[in-house]
Amino acid sequence: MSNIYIALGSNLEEPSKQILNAIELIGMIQGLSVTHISSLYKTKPIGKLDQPDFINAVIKLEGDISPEKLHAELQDIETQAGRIRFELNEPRTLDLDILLIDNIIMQTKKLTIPHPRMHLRQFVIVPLFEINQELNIPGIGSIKEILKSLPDQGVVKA
Ligand code: PH2
Ligand code: MG
Ligand code: MG
Repeated sequence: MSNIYIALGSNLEEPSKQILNAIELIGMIQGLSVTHISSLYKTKPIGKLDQPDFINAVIKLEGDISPEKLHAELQDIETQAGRIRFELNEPRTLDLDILLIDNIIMQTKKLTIPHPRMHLRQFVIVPLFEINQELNIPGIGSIKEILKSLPDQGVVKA
């Protein structure tokens, strides 16, 4: 059985609803259960700045699924939410990113685990720390150290 962490983000079309609906759909994926849900956070956009604030959260899943299958299931849920892909860092109705699967380090064309930018983003690290203060990010370090290293990026509970 794997411990899996997923980041959720939305900044279009009722973001909080998008996040809560996505958590429900993720819980219906065969072989997985949602064991932890962080608070929802209101966050300033990182990257492309002229877009609405985001709602972000992190959840923990337990179960058995391959990284590729999980990625495909999450993409299906993004598509159901009306996500249209134009460019990196664009506004989106729903973004579901695999952060961690156990201590796996992998890099394929489609998928890099751990998520390559997770340790730079307070909108990921703050909710992740809320649900597990003892995490170690493979190849990067302890979540406590990462949290301390990050500048304020405008992340507050929603
Ligand atoms: N996602 C991005 C780029 N910038 N900023 C915030 N605050 N939240 C996000 O989820 C986010 C972002 C690309 O995935
Ligand atoms: Mg993302
Ligand atoms: Mg994504």
